[in-house]
Amino acid sequence: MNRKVFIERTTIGISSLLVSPSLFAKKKAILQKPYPNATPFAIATWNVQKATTTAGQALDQGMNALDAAVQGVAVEEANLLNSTVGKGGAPDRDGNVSLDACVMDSNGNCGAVLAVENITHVAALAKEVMEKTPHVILAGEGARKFAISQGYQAEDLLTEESKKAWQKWLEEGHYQPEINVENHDTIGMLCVDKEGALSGACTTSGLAYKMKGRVGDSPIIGSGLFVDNSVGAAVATGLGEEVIKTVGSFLIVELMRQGKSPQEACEEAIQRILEKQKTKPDFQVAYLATNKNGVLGAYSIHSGFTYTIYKNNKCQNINVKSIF
Ligand code: SD4
Repeated sequence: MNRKVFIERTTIGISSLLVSPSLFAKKKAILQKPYPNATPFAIATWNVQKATTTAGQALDQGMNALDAAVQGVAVEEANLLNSTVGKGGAPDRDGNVSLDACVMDSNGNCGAVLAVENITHVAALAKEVMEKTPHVILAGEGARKFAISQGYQAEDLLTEESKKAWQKWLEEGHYQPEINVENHDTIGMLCVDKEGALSGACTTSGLAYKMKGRVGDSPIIGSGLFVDNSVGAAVATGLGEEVIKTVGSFLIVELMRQGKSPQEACEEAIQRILEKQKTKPDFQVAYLATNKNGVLGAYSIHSGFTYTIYKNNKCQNINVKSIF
C-alpha cells in the first residue's frame, strides 16, 4: 500500500467513526453494564469466609467491584496465620518474603506487582500501579519504592512462625512443589457490584521456599486472573508454572466467549494442562470462574480445593470437583 492510499484509507476510517459516535457510545454501555440489575456477589479461591464476607458486604453497601475485591483480599494479606498470602507468607529459600499480586477491572484496566518485599497489601499496590502510573507491571525494588512513595509502611513480613518453618525446611533444603490441601492459599477473588461491573484481585506469597526472584502465575494477567466484562472472569491457584504455560485464566474466559459454560471452561483448562503430562501429576492446579450472568464454574486436578461465595447475605464454602 503506498502512502497516499494509506492516508486515504486512514482518513476514511477516522471520518466514518466521527460520523457515527453512537458506535462508541453503544460499546461503552455494553462494557459498563453487563448485568442489568445485578445481584452483587463475591467469590474467592479457598476457605476465606472473612475476606469474602468483607468484600460481599461492601458490595451490598454499594462499593464498586474493584475496591471490594481489593478490600476483601486485604483481610488475608493481613492475616498472620495465612502462610501463603501477605504478611506471614512463607519466604523464599533465602528467607525473604516476596509477594505477587494483580488486579483487573470491568473496563479491562489492570495492574500488577511482582516479587515485592516489605509491603503487606500488594493487591492495593497493584491497583495504585494501574491507576497512578502509565504502566501495568512494577517489579521488585521498583514496586517497593513506589509503595513507599504512596505512603505504604515498610514492614518485616517474616513472622516468628514463618521463620521457624523456614529454618526447619533449611535443615533438609529439599525443594519440591507440593500439592495444596490447606484450607487457604493464593487468594483470587472476583466481585460483581450493583452496577453489574465485574472485577478481580489475586494475591500470594507464591511457592514456599522458591528461588529468589521466582514469580508464579498469580500476578500475570491472563494466567492468575482475567476479566472481560462482556464474557466473564477466572482466577487460578496452584502450581503457577503450569498455569502460565496454558495462560489458564485467559483460556477459560475465551472458552466461555466461544459458548462453553464456566464449568466446561474450567474443566477444559485443566485438561489442557494434563494433556502434556505423561503420568499422574503430583502438583495441584485449580480454577474458579464466573460468566457474565453470575453462573459459576470450578475444577481442580486433585481433591481438596474449595471456594467461598458471599451472595444475598450468605457466605458458604463449597467443595470443588476434581479429576483425581
Ligand atoms: C504461585 N499460584 O505462585 C501460586 C501459588 C499458589 O496454591 O496458588 N499456591 O504459583
